[in-house]
Amino acid sequence: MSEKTSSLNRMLALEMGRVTERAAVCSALWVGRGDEKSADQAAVDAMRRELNVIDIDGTVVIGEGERDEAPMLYIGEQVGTGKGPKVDIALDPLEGTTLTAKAMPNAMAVLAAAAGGTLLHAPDTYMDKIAIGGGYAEGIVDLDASPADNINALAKAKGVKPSEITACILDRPRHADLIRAVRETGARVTLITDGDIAGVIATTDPSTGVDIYMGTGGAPEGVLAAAALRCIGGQMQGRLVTSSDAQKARAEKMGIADFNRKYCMSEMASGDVIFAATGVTDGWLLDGIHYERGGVTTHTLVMRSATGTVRHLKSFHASPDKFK
Ligand code: VTB
Repeated sequence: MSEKTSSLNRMLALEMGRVTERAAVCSALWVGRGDEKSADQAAVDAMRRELNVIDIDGTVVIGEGERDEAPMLYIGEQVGTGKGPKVDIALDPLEGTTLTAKAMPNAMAVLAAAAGGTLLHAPDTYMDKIAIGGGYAEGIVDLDASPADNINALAKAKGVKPSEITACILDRPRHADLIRAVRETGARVTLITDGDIAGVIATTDPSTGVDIYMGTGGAPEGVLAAAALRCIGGQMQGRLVTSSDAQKARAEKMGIADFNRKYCMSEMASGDVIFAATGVTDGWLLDGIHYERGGVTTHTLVMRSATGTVRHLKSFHASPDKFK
């Protein structure tokens, strides 16, 4: 899509990068301190503060929870100055609160901004996900195919043996059968404790060694990951997992009629989208926050679907105290 037909101003991408930078710097003060809540709160406060000075008419569509359970950045909250384009905001101010509290890799502040009405309003349930990086024919892997079929198809498309494929999966008891089935093909499994947005994006970067993401994680994280892949390229499918009546009611409230629908990437993020993430701890894709020379350094990924631009912004921030 050319710049002229993009509904989101290109400078908005840099603004969004500033928002995730601030959230990451503030939550990084809590790295390794065993306090998930404070780390998350610091990220939420910073993200909200920074979003509210941007000239957008923004609505949080994926946020910290519903209005009655989240005091800030709740679903439906208006953000921005109100002047400017209508924008849907999906955010995870601190993806990996436990990773942060334990000083483990891959924690990051994440945000997607999309043309109004173009992001799937995913409820806070689980989602079955499958994702691969770019450069493959459409549809070579599928959520409804068996793990073995997916690994074998991907190996064939990549021109390697299944034993040379690596799948990233969340380390959860619910994935025992999936992990076994993948290993039976000869493929490797990289287990992650949290942070499946990074797990999905990792498939797009050969340096991570991850070829495919599989398994069940948070639905909001699924939409954010789909937004990222829309910008950087790749394929992803997701299906909500709504097991209880309460979850179904939640999904219905968010406008979802067919609970079994399989969404492809461009149905989860259908319009122009901007994705920004800043590392809190060092990870596959991003360096974390580092303290040096009287300031802090940040590493931010900013991408736009309209042009497919992928920017890595390494920044130095003097006087980190002003971020508090
Ligand atoms: C994932 C992961 C998150 O939740 O979506 C996961 O990306 C799924 O939920 O970082 P469970 O922890 O219940 O398995 C997180 O680990 C935490 O929000």
